[in-house]
Amino acid sequence: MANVVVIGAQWGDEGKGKITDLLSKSADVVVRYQGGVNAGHTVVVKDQTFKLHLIPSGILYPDTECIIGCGTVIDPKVLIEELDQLTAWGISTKNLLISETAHVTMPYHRVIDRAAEEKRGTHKIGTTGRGIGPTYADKSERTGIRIIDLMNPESLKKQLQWAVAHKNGILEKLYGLPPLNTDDVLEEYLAYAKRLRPHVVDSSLKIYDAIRRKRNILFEGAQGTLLDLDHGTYPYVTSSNPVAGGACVGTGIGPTMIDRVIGVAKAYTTRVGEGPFPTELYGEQGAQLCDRGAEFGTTTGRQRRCGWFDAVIGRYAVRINGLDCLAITKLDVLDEMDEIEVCIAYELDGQRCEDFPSDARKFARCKPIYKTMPGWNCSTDACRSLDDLPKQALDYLKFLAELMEVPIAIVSLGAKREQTIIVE
Ligand code: 2SA
Ligand code: MG
Repeated sequence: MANVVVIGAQWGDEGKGKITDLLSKSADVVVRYQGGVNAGHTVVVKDQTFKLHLIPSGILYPDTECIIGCGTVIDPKVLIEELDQLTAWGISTKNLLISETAHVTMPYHRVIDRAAEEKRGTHKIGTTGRGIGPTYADKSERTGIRIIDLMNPESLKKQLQWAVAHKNGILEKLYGLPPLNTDDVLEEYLAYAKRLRPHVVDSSLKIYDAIRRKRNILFEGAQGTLLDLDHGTYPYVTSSNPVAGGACVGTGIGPTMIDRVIGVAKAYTTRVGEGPFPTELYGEQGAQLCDRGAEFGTTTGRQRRCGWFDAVIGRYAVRINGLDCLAITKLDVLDEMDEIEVCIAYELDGQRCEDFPSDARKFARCKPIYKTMPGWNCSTDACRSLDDLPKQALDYLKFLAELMEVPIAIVSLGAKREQTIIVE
């Protein structure tokens, strides 16, 4: 196992939750390194469904240490709700650790996220409205509030006096919204601080210590490669770095300490929010994928846009993340398709284009060039090894691996832990 990074190779919702849950079994430590409560992981254990936003799904294993790293943004309200929920389910949260230098989502971040989206009108990004962009913006602007600041009431009060006054100016003048009250915010966040204090640590030191003790560490990416602030379909991206490189910056360890990078991709493609998506299907086939795949957001319940597998994006994810192998999820969703298309390249302004164009305007003009594969038209529900798969499904997987030039290590055929094929 060693130290493994698991990332989303598409636009998020690839089923990373299930894959990290599987790998968590052999992990001693599971770490989140970016994103905030915009993420949503669904894990199904023995017919019980767990929905988590911030806490790594490794928490479901009693001896696994879970760390929320410095590259994340933490909405303490949601985090505490998750802690309460886990406790209600009878799951211990004593192994949860939070980085003291992670930034904190404040009430004004949530309000500004939604107000800014509304103001953007037709240029909207389709954010989750969870205050993610504004929290990271304050971090970059060096006016953010960190977990460590919450732990210090005197300095928090001073920071808030400035921050709330500053944000109230924006709320009132730019958006015509009512101001927030500093004392109310202070009181609310001091209560959160009290609750979170036992979990707060120097996460870089913790992880380094675990590495020196030869513990197995799993770094769990949220969202996906194409939503990366630097490498995704900017501006239709999130405000963090979901790519594998983010695992180093977002936790405070060096790249030499990572042994393996696994990319998770659906057997087709989905995207939530705005932005270009060349293989998007608008008709009945898209509806079929959405329906069979239950493609609705874990966080916002939004319906996801659905389309065929895009190998140009897949190859891009291999490059940007340095993928060693792939986990292909939701293959069963294609069970009833007569034919399956795979995008092997694009046509861009009359030319064949093999590589993902970094200019989103060019990307928006890309038309998929498809190779049609025969469907298998039977249930893969009971398949537990590659030998159990229908020949067409096996051919489909082989073709994807060939196109992306990396092996497929895991195939997932449903939400349950046992609906998985580990390729030897
Ligand atoms: P934000 O809120 O600033 O991060 O939004 C910016 C863009 O990033 C997209 N985004 C996501 N896309 C897919 N899944 C995400 N998480 C939730 C889930 C989504 C949900 O796991 O299901 O419940 O709706 C996620 N988080 C952010 C977002 O759609 C914008 O395009
Ligand atoms: Mg998700």
